[in-house]
Amino acid sequence: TKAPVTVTVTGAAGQIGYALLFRIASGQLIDAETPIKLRLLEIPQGLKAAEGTAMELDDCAFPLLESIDITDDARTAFEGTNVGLLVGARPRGKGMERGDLLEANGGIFKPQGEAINAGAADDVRVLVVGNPANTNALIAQAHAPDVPAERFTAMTRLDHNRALTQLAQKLGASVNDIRKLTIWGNHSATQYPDLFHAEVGGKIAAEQVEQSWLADEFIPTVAKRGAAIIEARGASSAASAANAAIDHVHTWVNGTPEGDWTSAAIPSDGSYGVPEGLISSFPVTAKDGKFEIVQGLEIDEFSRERIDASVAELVEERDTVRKLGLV
Ligand code: NAX
Repeated sequence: TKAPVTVTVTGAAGQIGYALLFRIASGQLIDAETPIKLRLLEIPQGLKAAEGTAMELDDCAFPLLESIDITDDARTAFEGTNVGLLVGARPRGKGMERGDLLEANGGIFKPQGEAINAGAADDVRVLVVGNPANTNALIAQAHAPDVPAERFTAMTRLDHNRALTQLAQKLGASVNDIRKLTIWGNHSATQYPDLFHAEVGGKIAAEQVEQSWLADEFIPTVAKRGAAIIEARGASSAASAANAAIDHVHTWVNGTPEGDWTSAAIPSDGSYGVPEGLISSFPVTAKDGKFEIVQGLEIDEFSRERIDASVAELVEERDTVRKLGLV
């Protein structure tokens, strides 16, 4: 049998946490042979609910689940962690400015970055789900100088998966027929889902749909899907967000298939004009446990404008947290 992997989930008592933990414990995060040690981090008010979830995890008798620890102390939560899923975050309150939101989240992601730096395993991989995810990842990374920068990532896989299904439904195709779709930029309404490199049945997706559908329906539908889910469900995306987090880590560890790529927000190396160091979504492959940005794609004017707008928003967020002394 394989060595156990320690997985820390923050915001474990939240709705994404509830959808996520059972899938991790059942062996879907890494593979079906790797035992899992779960660490649940919550704030004090969330501890009791986290204990309830842990009771249910016990009641599943998952063969791979070795242990569950619950704590409200970040240092304890990240001691020896191999995979950190940073889900708990401060939501935007009524009348809250973006600066206030970033500052409040700094109060969460700074100490968590420090705790990861102090105690996580050498191979630690971090996925930030809690919004504003890209910039929260940047804050955590800034406080973990001993951890390689590339280990801090943020989630755009839900946007990617949303885009796959919108495109498949439009063309009456299966998601299995789609390759090389990309979400660029920020996990926000400015994100850019790119069909100019995506292929459906081996042919460029953008050439199989009307330009008006692409610009006026597809892009806004994907970008505003989170709001549409809230409108319909009366609560924000939870199971689909948990599913995307599983996909992100599973791909990171196990790799992308030959001839395809996926989307993840990872630190920029300056590719495609994205300032170095920004945690921005790119087309990525994964191999030997590492994400790499797909190089050499031609970016036309339509895409350039949209990528630049989303990246500009990330630059603005970074500048705000810089002024706050958070990065
Ligand atoms: P919930 O409000 O249901 O749960 C959040 C949990 O985090 C709560 O139990 C809370 O007690 C806990 N928490 C707060 N501060 C904490 C801290 N410092 N340490 C540990 N735990 C803490 O939210 P949920 O619906 O689960 O969503 C969680 C986050 O995911 C939100 O920030 C949300 O905006 C974000 N999302 C990100 C998505 C993405 O694609 N990147 C999509 C889904 C989701 O909207």
